[in-house]
Amino acid sequence: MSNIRFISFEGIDGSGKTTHVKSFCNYLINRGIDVISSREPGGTPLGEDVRSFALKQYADKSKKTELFLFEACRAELFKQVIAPALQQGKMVVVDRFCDSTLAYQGYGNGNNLDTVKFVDDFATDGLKPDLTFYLDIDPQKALERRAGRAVVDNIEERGLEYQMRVRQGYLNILRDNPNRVVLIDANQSIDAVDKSIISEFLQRYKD
Ligand code: T5A
Repeated sequence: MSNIRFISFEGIDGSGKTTHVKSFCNYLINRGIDVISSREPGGTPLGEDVRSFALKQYADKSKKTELFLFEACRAELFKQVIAPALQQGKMVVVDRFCDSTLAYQGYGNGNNLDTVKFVDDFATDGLKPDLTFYLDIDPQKALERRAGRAVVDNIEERGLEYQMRVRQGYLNILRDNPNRVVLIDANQSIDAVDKSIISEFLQRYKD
């Protein structure tokens, strides 16, 4: 069994996760690796429903409520999708996981970091990815890449300063988890980012 079976992609809004999860999974499939991919918030019927609440604007939504909405999605994805797939020996690639909650609801919203970690461990029985690609991008550039999108969710509405706080949160997570989290320079072209991801993967992956 390979040493890396659970991989997450992380980054601020518009950093390119969706784009690069897709191409990385295609790469794995072409290599003959049995892989499933999913996304957060969402990835299950219940999770997709909760996603709409989590991303919707409510005038009085508390920071604690927001934390629990994202963790509810994760608990469901963990139980229904991730744990069974890993048990079947598949590789699992997710667009966002635990670091998103620490970066956004912890560093971004100011919830106590240890409490966020505790709730997250409870939702996932302490499961962490074997490898996390953190797509690091200048928040202004990410904003420009998303410009013109019809749908802007409640978190995107928080603006540049919020995304800068979340980015700093990710950099702290990277510092605290040097063996798991790998920084990818997402300011580069799509092709260059894809190549960096595959190169970092190959440096760590053993069949
Ligand atoms: N959230 C989520 C929390 O607050 N806490 C949590 O615990 C979780 C799980 C939705 C929101 O939920 C929050 C964070 C988010 O605000 P999401 O659906 O992942 O989460 O939302 P976004 O991150 O906003 O997803 P996006 O689809 O907007 O951004 P992506 O996936 O990072 O970027 P992508 O791939 O869609 O790319 C954006 C554009 O840039 C282009 C693409 O073609 C696309 O047009 N692009 C590039 N262009 C040039 N060079 C590159 N290297 C490029 N890569 C992509």
